[in-house]
Amino acid sequence: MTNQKDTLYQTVDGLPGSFRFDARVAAVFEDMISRSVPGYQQILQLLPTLTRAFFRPDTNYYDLGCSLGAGLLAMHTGFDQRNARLIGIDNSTAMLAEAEQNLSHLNQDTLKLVLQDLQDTDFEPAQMVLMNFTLQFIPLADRQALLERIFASLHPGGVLVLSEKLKFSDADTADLMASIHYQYKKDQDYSELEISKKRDAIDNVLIPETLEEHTSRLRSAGFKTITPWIQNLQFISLLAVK
Ligand code: GEK
Repeated sequence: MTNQKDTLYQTVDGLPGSFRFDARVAAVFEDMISRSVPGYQQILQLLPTLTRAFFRPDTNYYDLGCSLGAGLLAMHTGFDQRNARLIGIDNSTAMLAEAEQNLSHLNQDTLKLVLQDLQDTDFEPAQMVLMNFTLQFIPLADRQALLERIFASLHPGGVLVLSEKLKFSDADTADLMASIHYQYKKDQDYSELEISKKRDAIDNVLIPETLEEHTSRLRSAGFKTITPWIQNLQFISLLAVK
């Protein structure tokens, strides 16, 4: 994978306006997400194990908002040479172009990369659907219907892996998490200017919700077992089993 250092927000006039998944972001994305989301690499490291735990042959494994294909690669590792299909969906041309390169060594008969808005996706039957920090970019009003369509596509016993940045309703907890996350980004060699410019750009683009909001939406979509499996500061990954 290309892994250029993310320096997009180093200058005062760098990358103005709202955050977009364009070619400049795609070129540095792996570095950007690893240095911004504590636990991102941990999720990827554990995904092969999760895939093996839920594995069912001859069906589909989705990565929604697949970006550079890191989640698809991790699920593929979990297949252990067994037969299953990978489907990656993203509505960013730049991201998907990088994903194609990164996954070019995989068997192309069992891999499909689709340039598409998730709102327009007709889901095929699936055993695992990964949404690794993607739902937070979907308009709030559209999230319930999307999760219901995902639920309908899953086999009984299949799993949705939903990773999100959390909002906290308690102000003290929110401040605590924000201040530790700020320190995390400084420790990752982001300057105060970069941190504040990125925050301004992503505000109103990434809309986080509370754990309670996620849990109740998943429950009303039909999921029976809903549990966090990984949390680092305000970045959580949930398992929702059909
Ligand atoms: C990873 N999962 O590396 N339809 C399709 N794709 C979308 C939509 C949409 N409506 N909205 C956003 N995206 C990845 C990381 S990044 C998370 C996911 C982040 C895509 C968008 O183009 C981007 O590639 C991805 O969702 C979100 O495990 O940047 O924080």
